[in-house]
Amino acid sequence: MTIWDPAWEQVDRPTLECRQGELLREQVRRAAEHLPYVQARLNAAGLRPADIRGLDDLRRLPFTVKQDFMDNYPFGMFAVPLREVVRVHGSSGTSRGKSTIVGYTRRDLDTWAELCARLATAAGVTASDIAQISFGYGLFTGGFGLHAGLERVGALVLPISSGNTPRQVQFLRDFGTTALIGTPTYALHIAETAQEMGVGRGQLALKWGLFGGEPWSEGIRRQIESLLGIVATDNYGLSELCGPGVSYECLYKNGMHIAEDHYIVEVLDPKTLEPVADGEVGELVFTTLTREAVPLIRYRTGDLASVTREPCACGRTLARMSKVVGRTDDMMVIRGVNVFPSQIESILLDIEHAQPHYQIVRTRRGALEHLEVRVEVTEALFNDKIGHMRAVEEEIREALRSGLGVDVDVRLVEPKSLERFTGKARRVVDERPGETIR
Ligand code: DLL
Repeated sequence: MTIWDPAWEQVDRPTLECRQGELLREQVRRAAEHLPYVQARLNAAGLRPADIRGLDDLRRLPFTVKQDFMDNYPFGMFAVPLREVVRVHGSSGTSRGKSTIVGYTRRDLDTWAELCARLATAAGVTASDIAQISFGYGLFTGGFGLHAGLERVGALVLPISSGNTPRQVQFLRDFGTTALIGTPTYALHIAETAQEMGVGRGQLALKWGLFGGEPWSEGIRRQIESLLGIVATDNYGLSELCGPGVSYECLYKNGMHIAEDHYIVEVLDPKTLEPVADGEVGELVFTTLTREAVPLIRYRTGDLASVTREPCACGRTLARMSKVVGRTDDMMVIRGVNVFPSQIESILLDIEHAQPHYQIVRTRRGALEHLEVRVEVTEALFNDKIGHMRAVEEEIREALRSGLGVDVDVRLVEPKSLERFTGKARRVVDERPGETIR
């Protein structure tokens, strides 16, 4: 298995930490010099940039949060003059407000392409591959990020973007695409469309699937791998930190290697903000080390995952993060029990007749919040006797009850009746009075 940048992906920890300490000092100095919000926060904490001498001082630094992007919209997070910024990206705005806008200098774009080249190589892609990029191209970082990385690896890049799903299938077949790149949800939708079009695995040359941008369970991975006949790997990132390329799985599929030579990762208890032990789940907090346009100090991602520094069989020494188990803001509290959408997905995907298409509806009954899980069932079951449907519904309800520790309503729905997505899925629908749809 090839490693794109062995010098850094296989670095020994003392060398890595030495680099991290040096770059941290420099990032803090630059951020304080050019960003009034950072200066103000350091002042409030009684810190001078010179107080940060190395890695051990990281925990003295104040946090950065998403609200800072809103408060400094559009360009107030930029630590370089606008003439040095050559690109902006961002995440789409929420119903509440403005998009998160991030900028890139030429060097930032170069670094980002390197990280995405590492990602692509770890996922199996080489110069001999034909890579179909089914991520949206635009403000979203998925399309442009993977595009630069795959080109750098030398793959033949097909920038089809997302949407027009029958054409995605046609290109997969006609071009002999070997690597499919997109969200896992879109990959499923493409696989389903291929089936409908009568295009079987045998007519496709696909080998690799590089999927990320949203949470997905091992069950979804199994489904996609078997439908398309590929090895599917996960990769993680967020616009605030550059986009994809922050961490990526290798072919051992055993956690995502974090580009620690560009980002320091901390895993903190989201309530106390104290570090948790390796292997324990907490909120991921990243400090950028090399970003010129948007340096971020201790950025709270809201993503919950664990990190391990155990060596990986692939030979990379970089720490690995688990799949994201949820976000601090997508946790639902149902009669006192904490429930993450990802738990529901994992449980559903173990049930034979349940399809990987589901929706979680939050409702209220009196003062209490309720969940209704709508799940598509297989064509065969749907056409079967009502009694059998009831039995499966009961099986799902029971599995959710014992897995989540709380009762939820279950409704089986017709095959292909729930919405399909070409980007990130929206699984949770909020029908509580006074709440907006998420
Ligand atoms: O989704 C960047 C990206 C694009 C990553 C393509 C990988 C592939 P944003 O739109 O800013 O950026 O959304 C970032 O998406 O905080 C996570 O909550 C979630 N997320 C991204 N990748 C994963 C993943 C891009 N592999 C937010 N697993 C993050 C789980 C993910 N969640």
